[in-house]
Amino acid sequence: MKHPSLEQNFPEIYGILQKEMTRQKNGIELIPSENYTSQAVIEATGSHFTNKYSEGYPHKRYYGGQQFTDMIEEQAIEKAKKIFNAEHANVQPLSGAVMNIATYFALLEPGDTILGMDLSHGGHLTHGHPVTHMSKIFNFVRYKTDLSNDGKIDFDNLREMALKHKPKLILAGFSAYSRNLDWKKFKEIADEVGAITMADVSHIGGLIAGKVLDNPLDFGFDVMTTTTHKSLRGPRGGLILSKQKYAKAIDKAVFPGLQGGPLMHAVYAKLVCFAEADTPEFQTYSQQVLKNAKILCEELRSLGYTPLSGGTENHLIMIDITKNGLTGHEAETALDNAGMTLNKNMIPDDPRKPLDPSGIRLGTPAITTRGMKEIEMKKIAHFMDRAIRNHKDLKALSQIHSEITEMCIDFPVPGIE
Ligand code: DSN
Repeated sequence: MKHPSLEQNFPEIYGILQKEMTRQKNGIELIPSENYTSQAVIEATGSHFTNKYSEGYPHKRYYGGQQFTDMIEEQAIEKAKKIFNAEHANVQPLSGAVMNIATYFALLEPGDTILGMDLSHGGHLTHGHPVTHMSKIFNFVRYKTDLSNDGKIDFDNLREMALKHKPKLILAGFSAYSRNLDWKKFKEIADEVGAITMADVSHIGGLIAGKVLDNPLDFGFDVMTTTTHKSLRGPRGGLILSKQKYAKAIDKAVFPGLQGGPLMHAVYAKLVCFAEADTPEFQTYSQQVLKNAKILCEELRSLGYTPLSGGTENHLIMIDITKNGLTGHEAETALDNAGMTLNKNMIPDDPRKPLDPSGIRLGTPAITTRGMKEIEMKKIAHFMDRAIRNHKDLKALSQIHSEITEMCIDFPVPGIE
């Protein structure tokens, strides 16, 4: 019996995917947490490993038929340990939120205190924002950045808070911060108060694997979490790396503590992604991500935009766009209409609301994957500037979109002709 393809069986559903692929091909993707995976990662994600239940861990499963799932999970663990110089890896977390929640439960008791970065200063929802369930279970206290010192983390304040609150865990990590973190200082403060150190490097995991940014595990951090789909360019999912002494607690917290069956097609795709990250080509890619971010940031500055934190040391740029007369929402919409996708974002102590904040956030992992370099970064800054200056003129925005589509022809998205 011949099985019909998606296109043959459900042409209308198939058509939506075609439209999304055209959107990805004809636009400029500037959301710093997005990327284009390789064709190999797409194939692995869409593979028959999706048919398999594999609760448990290699050689300790609750279902039969695990010869090959054991093989891919063991290989993914070994590759992850190698590229991140880690003693232990858990490759099963379904997502970034799940990986962080599992880590809290592995290391802490309900009511314990976690010192993490304030959301509007660049932290993440899963780092204890009051709207999350975790904020009701653990006691989160928040450090901020120092607006008078280029928005860098205020380590004097962080240390004072650590001495005052005696956190059981100090969490370093961000989703909207463009500076390098001083892992050594975090570790020193944590050691002074006897706290466990956790780094959430979801945004920069690929840049660490690509050896262009420092690895917190090399500074003695206890645990490091990362999503696999951002700068690491793999399938959507999470990864927990740790010292061996936390291995058992972390594995138990992921399964059976929090998750049921792992997504083995995602584990398979993570293996492919880790193998790709373990190549000189990935290091060259990571270097270019950083170079591109610097050039894009400086060109935007020269056009009259104000990068927060005084610039960028990673893949990410934050801009207070109200200084140019628009809100974050207005800028996001105008740029979308002109074929450039980024996101509105809160800025430190933002007086505006999350759905229409003062900032925009952009980054270079996806455009670098397409092969764009210095010349294209300058062009993109000028496209952005034109779109922002003409944000009410739909005809002008549409003209910019046409020019962008033209430019994109020379920079194919992997797997899309
Ligand atoms: N949504 C991710 C980001 O864009 O930073 C983090 O969860």
